[in-house]
Amino acid sequence: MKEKLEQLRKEAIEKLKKVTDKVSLDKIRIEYLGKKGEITKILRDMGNLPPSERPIMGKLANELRNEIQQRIEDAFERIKEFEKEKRLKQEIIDVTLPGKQHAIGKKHPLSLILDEIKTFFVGLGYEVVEGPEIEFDYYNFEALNTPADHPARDEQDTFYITENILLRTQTSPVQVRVMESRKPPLKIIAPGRVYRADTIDATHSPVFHQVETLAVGKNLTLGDLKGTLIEFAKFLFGPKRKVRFRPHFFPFTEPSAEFDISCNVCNGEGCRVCSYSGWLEILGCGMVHPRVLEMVGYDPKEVSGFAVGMGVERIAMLKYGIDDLRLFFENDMRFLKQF
Ligand code: 2NL
Repeated sequence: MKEKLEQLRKEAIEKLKKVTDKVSLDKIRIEYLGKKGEITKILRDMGNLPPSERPIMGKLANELRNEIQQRIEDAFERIKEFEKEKRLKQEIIDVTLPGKQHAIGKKHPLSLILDEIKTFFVGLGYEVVEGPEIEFDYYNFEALNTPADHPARDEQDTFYITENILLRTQTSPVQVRVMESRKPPLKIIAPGRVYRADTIDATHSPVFHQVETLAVGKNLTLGDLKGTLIEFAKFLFGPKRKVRFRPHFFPFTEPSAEFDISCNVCNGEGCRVCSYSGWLEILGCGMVHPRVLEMVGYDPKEVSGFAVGMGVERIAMLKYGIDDLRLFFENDMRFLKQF
């Protein structure tokens, strides 16, 4: 019996030395100390021994049970420590590795230009106004003195939704709405998305951005319009650029003009960008047509006004030297990162 206990002890110590995981350790515990375990069996069978041997053998068996119990606990601690170290090794972080660069968002080039345009006009006391992109034919054309037979009303150029509802082709309808609802004087700037039934190419897009400005008051003259735009061109393109006004025609202004700056690529010498003219057209403008004032209930004998219309994409292309408008809408990070 004594030998049997010593045998069990050696065996258990050997197994506990080799064990490296909690599952196997639990198997060993059951093998020796479990309900049907070796030592439990011995303790249960004590009754079969002669009474004189019982106390001594019982003591030895209990001691062995306690010893194995203790050794299992020790092994458990050892395994816990070992597993912790294994985990720490797996979780090791190399703080010397180069970090990942996360792209930080920034303003789109069109927003940058629009911000500049707004800054200039707001500085002169203009108020930024917005309005619907889906408009009545009346506000987009009729109220702007654009007769039904005008080429701009051709269904090929305008996205019509119904016979008298359309996607605005300019932001002037916003200004007409403001004039209708307020008395002069007023100075407003109307930026926004506009739509034309154009095929996409390097200089055309069915949706683009426009800024219109409108000033109405007593005694406003062509001189006020010219002074405003000369300062605007200096603000946007620098003091070195020359400017010129060319007579033009718009149904909503009279007189009308187009406004050019000297080419910033060739300095007016003539190059591919300015089609060898030395000049770049940047916007259209004019004195508000008396019919337009009348239609919103203003008296053209009392007040006059001047208006300006410009394409944001066009200005951005000229300012940043971009030759394809599609780049603004493709949102390629390599392009956008440059501004
Ligand atoms: C262009 C330039 C222009 C206007 C827009 C305007 C607005 C009102 C009254 C009169 Cl409410 N005019 N806007 C004036 C001149 C030019 O746009 O190239 N348009 C096609």
